Parts: sequence; C-alpha cells; structure tokens
Amino acid sequence: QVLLFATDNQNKVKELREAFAKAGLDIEVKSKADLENPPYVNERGNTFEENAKLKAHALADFSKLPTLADDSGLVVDKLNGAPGVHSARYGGEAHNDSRNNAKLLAALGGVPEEKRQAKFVSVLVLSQPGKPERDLVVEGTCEGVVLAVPRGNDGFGYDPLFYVPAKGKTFAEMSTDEKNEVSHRGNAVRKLVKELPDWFAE
Ligand code: ITT
Repeated sequence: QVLLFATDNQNKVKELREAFAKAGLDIEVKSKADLENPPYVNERGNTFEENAKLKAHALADFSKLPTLADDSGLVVDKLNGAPGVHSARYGGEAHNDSRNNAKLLAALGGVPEEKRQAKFVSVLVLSQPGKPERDLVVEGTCEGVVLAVPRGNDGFGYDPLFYVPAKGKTFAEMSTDEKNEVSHRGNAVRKLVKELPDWFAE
C-alpha cells in the first residue's frame, strides 16, 4: 500500500513512519516533498477537522492516491484555547518556531505553573480520491503543561515548552518513539491503525 501524507512538515512524516513501523504496518508513506508542484492549500477552516479535510481533499484530488492529512495545534486553557488552529503562525510568521514560542511565553507571562495546563490536538483525515463521503476522521490529544523555560532540543514547534507529567519530560526531551507513546499524533495514529484494514478493504 502507498499512502500520501499531505504535509510539508517532515517532522510529522517522521513521526507517522515510526508509528506505522511500530504497529507492524507495511505502508509506504509519501509526502508533498515527493510530488512535483503540489497545490498550495489555504487552511481557512475554523476547526482542526475542517483544515485537515481541506488538505486531504486537495492532495487526494491532485495525486489520485489515498491521502492522509494532519491538522494539529496547542490549546491553552488560560488563553481561551489559543493558539489552537493558528498554532503554525501564532508569532505572526508561518512556521517560525522561535517566534511562536516567544509569543506563547509572553502571553503566559506571570501565570503560575499550576495554571498553565494545555493540550495538544491532532485530527487526522484519511481520504480516497473523489470519495469525500468515505473520509475517515480520528482525533488524538495529549495533556500537559506549558513551561516558562524551554527544555530539550529534539522535535519541532512547541515541543521544548510542552511538559508531559506522565513522562517527566518535555516533548523535546523525548525520542520520536517515546513522543509517539503519549502524543496527540501518536494517539490519533493508533486509532487510525485500528480502522485501516476495513477502510482499505471496502
Ligand atoms: P502541514 O499543514 O503541511 O501538515 P504544519 O506544520 O503547517 O504542516 P499545521 O497546519 O497542522 O501543520 O500546524 C500545526 C502547528 O502546531 C505546527 O506548525 C506546530 O507549531 C504546532 N504543532 C503541532 N503538532 C506539534 C507537535 O507534535 N509538537 C510541537 N508543535 C506542534
């Protein structure tokens, strides 16, 4: 089986490939980096699900391959759910991790640790070209705390600020495998993996 992962984010690709391998799945995961002139997708939706569908449908139509998309973000209680669907460009510039992290720290300035709860959310949509009615939608979450000082060098995005009490580490202090065990994306992929055989068989 070949699956297109409709993402420009190679960190997401690495996490998905490792999670599939761990589940014993023999699926070749391609991404937008393997396509010539893939379409730009304007993520104009108001929810993770809407944006994941926009990406999955656009790339499924373009590639004619079964296509998976992930839309994800950090939802901070004290910030009424921000940055949420705007996580990628929270600091004003798309995918500038240091500006995004700086903005998050500033927004939570002076807020004590016990009031810095947050969750990561990942919505995955698996789509068959031309058949949006067959969309498979799953969601995974991960609860944690936004630290005031970053820790760790691995991962991407908000990983150095996202502390997971169950592991005693930030995402940026975990290997990909360890992150997948508890992360929003890991939890979403495990739900997807359960549904995959039926989805491919139908
Ligand atoms: P694609 O749309 O091409 O998949 P993207 O990085 O733009 O890549 P999103 O639109 O879903 O993906 O934005 C998600 C943002 O949320 C991402 O850029 C990070 O800032 C943050 N994020 C999501 N998952 C994360 C994770 O596991 N660790 C750290 N930050 C994460």
